[in-house]
Amino acid sequence: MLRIASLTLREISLTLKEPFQISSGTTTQRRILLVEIEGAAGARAWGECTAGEIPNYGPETIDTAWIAIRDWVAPRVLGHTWGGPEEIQPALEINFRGHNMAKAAVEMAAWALAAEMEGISLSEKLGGTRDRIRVGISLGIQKSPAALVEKARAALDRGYRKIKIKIKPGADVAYVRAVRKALGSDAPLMADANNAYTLETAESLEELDDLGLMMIEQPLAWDDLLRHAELQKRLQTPICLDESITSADRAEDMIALGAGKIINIKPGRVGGFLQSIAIHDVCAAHGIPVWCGGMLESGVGRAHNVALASLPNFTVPGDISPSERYWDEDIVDPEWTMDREGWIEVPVEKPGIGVAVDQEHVEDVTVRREIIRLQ
Ligand code: OSB
Ligand code: MG
Repeated sequence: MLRIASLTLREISLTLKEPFQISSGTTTQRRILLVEIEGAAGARAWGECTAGEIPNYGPETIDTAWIAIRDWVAPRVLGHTWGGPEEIQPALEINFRGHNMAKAAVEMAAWALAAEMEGISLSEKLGGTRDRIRVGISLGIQKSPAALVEKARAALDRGYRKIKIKIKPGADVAYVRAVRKALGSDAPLMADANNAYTLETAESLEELDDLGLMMIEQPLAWDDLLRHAELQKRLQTPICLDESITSADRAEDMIALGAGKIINIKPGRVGGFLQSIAIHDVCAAHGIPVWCGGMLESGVGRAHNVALASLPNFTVPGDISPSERYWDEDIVDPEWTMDREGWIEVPVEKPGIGVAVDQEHVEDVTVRREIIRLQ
């Protein structure tokens, strides 16, 4: 049984250590929407909305998500007696289209609350089977191939097990080739285009095909499957879909169409943990590897990603870097750390998300707050 008595929305402002550039824009200052839910007997749990500041990744933003949670998610979730967190996402789908990141922020907090109340880790609650996960780094677009090589070399030396290079037309083949040359043929490299190409401009992707990449992520439009299937026929390198996969149904479509061979699961993008697990299971049944993506999360969202990545078919290192990569000081205690071999420990011995939210720090960086409860 799960009841949610109140929901506190907070916007916090965190400055990235360095600007992060993808093909569709640059982020320096993160505006992060945190959700704190209150269950029975005062139990509390946290969720994080992964919507960005502007709609350059998906259609949602922190501001649209705030409205969606306040006006449509909260009234459905508050005060109802749920059999468990798995009932929430299907209920949020009834006559309520889209807004996956808004829905996920609350749904994922509910999973964390349920784990907390059962005294088990979020990882265990989700079906996780690992007590540590291997991770990689996502490197933003740099000003020159030489600058990128330096970052990539440092990342490999630090222990990261996958190096993802953000690309766009004009910053692609020369950049990736320089890294491949500098780091050698064994370095685990991949590229992510965030929709920057079309079938007409895909020649540079064919050049990337000779560079031994693990995969090329989301080269074409954010909502496309058919053209990705066309492109996959032209490439040896597996296509990995990110933006295009918004549900388990879309994952089945990808497989049926041959639009990709790997999926980057971001729980926010797909409406939460229930759909993430469903995508994981569909992919496992078809021999499709998955990995956990990132959205420059604070330590709260990172906790959710770490737990999800402990499921068995997360066989590729995720975009789950330690706290130090993003922030001078994270909002959780302990911060997320990675050892020299690229492992992050899953806090399987602790109930819930396994890290404490530093209330004082959160208070310091809060710029807006709204408490929603049943009248
Ligand atoms: O496409 O994976 C992406 C960040 C913002 C928007 C889109 C993406 C990303 C990342 C960041 O690659 C990965 C991370 O959180 O470290
Ligand atoms: Mg991506």
